[in-house]
Amino acid sequence: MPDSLTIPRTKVRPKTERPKLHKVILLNDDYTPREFVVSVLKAEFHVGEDLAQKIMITAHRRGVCVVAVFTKDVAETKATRATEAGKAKGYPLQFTTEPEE
Ligand code: TYC
Repeated sequence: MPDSLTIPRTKVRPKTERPKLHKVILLNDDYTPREFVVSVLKAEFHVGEDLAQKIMITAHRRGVCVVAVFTKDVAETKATRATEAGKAKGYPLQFTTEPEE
């Protein structure tokens, strides 16, 4: 009997690498008003009022807070846009990114 009838063919399944996700991190500062931080979080990251408040207060108390994770490009674009929103109002508000472990 030919092998093709007795041996199941091993499926070839090429590994598809998952793109590494990057964290957007909110940094505390002494000057940006709390309400402004909350408004930027809502506008740029589409979080609701309650979560925006929690993220802001965590950064305020601990110095930093992870806002969300995205692919590298999206994380960098959002961090830049959110930082620019503060700069446009004269605030030193900063968002950075870092790759997830
Ligand atoms: N620390 C700021 C203040 O007391 C508020 C603030 C919170 C600023 C979080 C930045 O990421 C931040 N007005």
